[in-house]
Amino acid sequence: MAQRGLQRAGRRSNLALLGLLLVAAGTGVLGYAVGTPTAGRVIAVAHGAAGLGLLLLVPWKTVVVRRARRRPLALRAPSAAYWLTGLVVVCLVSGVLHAAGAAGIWASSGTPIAALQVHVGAAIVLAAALVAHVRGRHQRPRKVDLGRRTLLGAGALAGGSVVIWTATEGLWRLTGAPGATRSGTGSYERGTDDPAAMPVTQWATDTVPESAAEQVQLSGGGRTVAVPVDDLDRGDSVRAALDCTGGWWADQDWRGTTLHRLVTDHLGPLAEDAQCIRVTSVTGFSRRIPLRDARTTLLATHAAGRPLSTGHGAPARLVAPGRRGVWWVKWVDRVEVLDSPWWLQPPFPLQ
Ligand SMILES: Nc1nc2c(c(=O)[nH]1)N[C@H]1C(S)=C(S)[C@@H](COP(=O)(O)O)O[C@H]1N2
Ligand SMILES: [Mo]
Repeated sequence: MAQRGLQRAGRRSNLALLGLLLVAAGTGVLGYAVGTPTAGRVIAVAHGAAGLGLLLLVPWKTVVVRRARRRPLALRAPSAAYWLTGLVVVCLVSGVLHAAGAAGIWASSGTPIAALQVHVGAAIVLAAALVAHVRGRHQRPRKVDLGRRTLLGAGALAGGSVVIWTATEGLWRLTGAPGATRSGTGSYERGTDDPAAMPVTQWATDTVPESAAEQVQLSGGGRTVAVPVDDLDRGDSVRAALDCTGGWWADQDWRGTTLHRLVTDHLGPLAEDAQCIRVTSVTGFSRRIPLRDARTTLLATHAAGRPLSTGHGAPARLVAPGRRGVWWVKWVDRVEVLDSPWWLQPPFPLQ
């Protein structure tokens, strides 16, 4: 009897655990894909709550594990369980540190957002380890999984998670922790209206090129023209926030030329089958922008009235309002109008 109850409790807490981890992982990835603070906010709350909700499972899980210790050795928790627990703890602690503002403190020492990098690194390892772990122990769904008790339990878990998240946010406000000033996407402000104070960041393995492009190769509809970089500033301007997935953001007045103007001025009206514009850097880093955004996306040469520095993308970089920093291709030397869709690319660059 007790054994059966224990099994059921174990199964339920495992499912709850998996559920929270899936929500945390899903919102983690989604949060990096979303660039606007409003949508980012919803995702960030779900992400934080799912992570903190794990704490609610600790007492439960402890009982299950403690009882399981009395079982014969062969039936005990495998060592994988300890690794997984360790990784979850690292994710949770680094996530909370970032949310509280440890990132802001470390940023002033020149290593921005260390806590967030630890968080993402541990999460990627955890995701891989979890897939390997769960694969071996596939659970057949049971009727009780959709029963009233399960739904009530899931609801209570979700509610409790949001309560803990709200409490932590309240704590940052009360204590004046830097975390209270984060934007909707969870980023900290760094260098607004002062591009020189803005961090220089690369996505993965890309590095600042030694020499800047002197012209931009423009192609579409079977034609190719070379546009000298001095012709790229057409006075089109936009105020937009660069929001890096590394955890910082900055508002700037950007100036240059919209992709739409650039393309139509030099290549004439867009072909009917045109679908997206691919923008590529001298280093080979590229993103495809949907054609509908061509009038609001800038190939910028200036920030805050000054020419871009090398680190920030000179001679020209993309400014994609509403998109995360990873779309803002620096050191652009190629712009191509393509007749294939914008989503025909990895969700995040591989470079
Ligand atoms: N060519 C190139 N462009 C790039 C990147 C990169 O690695 N290579 N990183 C992107 C990322 S992740 C961000 S947040 C911004 C950072 O811009 P900044 O260095 O001017 O602050 O550039 C984007 N453009
Ligand atoms: Mo970034």
